[in-house]
Amino acid sequence: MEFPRELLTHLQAAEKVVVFTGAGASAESGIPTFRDALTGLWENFDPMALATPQAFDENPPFVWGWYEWRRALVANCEPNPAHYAIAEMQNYLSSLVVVTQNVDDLHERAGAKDIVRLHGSMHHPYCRDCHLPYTLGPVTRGGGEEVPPPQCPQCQGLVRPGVVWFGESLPSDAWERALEEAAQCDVLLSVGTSSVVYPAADIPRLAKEQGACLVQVNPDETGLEPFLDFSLQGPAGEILPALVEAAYEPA
Ligand code: BV8
Ligand code: ZN
Repeated sequence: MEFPRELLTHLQAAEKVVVFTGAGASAESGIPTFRDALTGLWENFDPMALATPQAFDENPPFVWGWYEWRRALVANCEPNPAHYAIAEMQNYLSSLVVVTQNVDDLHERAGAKDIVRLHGSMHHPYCRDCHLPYTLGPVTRGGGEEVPPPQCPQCQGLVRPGVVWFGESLPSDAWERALEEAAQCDVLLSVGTSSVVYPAADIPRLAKEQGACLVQVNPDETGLEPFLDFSLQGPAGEILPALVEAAYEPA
């Protein structure tokens, strides 16, 4: 796979890189993206409507069952070459921060360090009422049925998924960190995101405005085209390993 010489030069000269990932980075692991239609119990639901505090308050087992089904799916999937290439790239740079919108643990499982989670994690739920973190065991009911959420051992409140729902603000420490890294990076790679969810979708543009070289890795077009320096059209699991090799491991 050929890459523009100028892109490779940018990557080789870079001190600080941000890799900004969305659901597409996990697609080749077998995790459906948010663009993919939902299935099973939830097939007639829009994830936008399901991933909200209102949906959970209205029917906690229905929404908790969805996250347990997703957690079981992630547990049975493996990181894909995109996740491994990002983790490997960290060895070649003085700073590579992964700013992810994803709530799966595949970046960690691929060995990536320094991960900023803008939308939380499905693996770290907490009590809806007293916010006490709750430790999840392996999934026992991830078959796609309704599952009553656990009860908080401290206040008997309902345990809720540790993700940022639509209408909820992002964790301020993660958001501040993402802004800082975007402002200082030399190159930002936007991987597998449709760039429609805000404020996360502002990160690539902020990096560009502050002088970063902006690169997109995506099989489809997104809203980012007008701001891009380089558009690498194709699956991240193929493009990223080839890009890391071309930039850092030339024959
Ligand atoms: C906030 C956790 C305010 C949950 C997620 C109008 C009406 C209502 C709301 C709004 C509105 N306008 C703006 C808003 C706010 C809203 C928003 O942006 N809505 C949009 C959609 C209109 N945002 C929020 O509500 C945010 N909070 O604004 O709070 C506030 C402010 C102050 C104080 C209080 C409140 C919170 C947003 C976070 C939502 N939570 N996830 C869960 O996962 O269940 S977002 C969720 O959707 C995912 O995390 C992900 O981030 C997002 C989907 O985006 P992508 O990751 O891009 O995935 P997608 O499926 O869209 O695209 C996949 C891409 O991959 C595609 O481009 C595809 O081509 C590509 N691809 C496919 N295969 C591959 C590939 N790429 C590479 N390789 C491949 N193989
Ligand atoms: Zn509690």
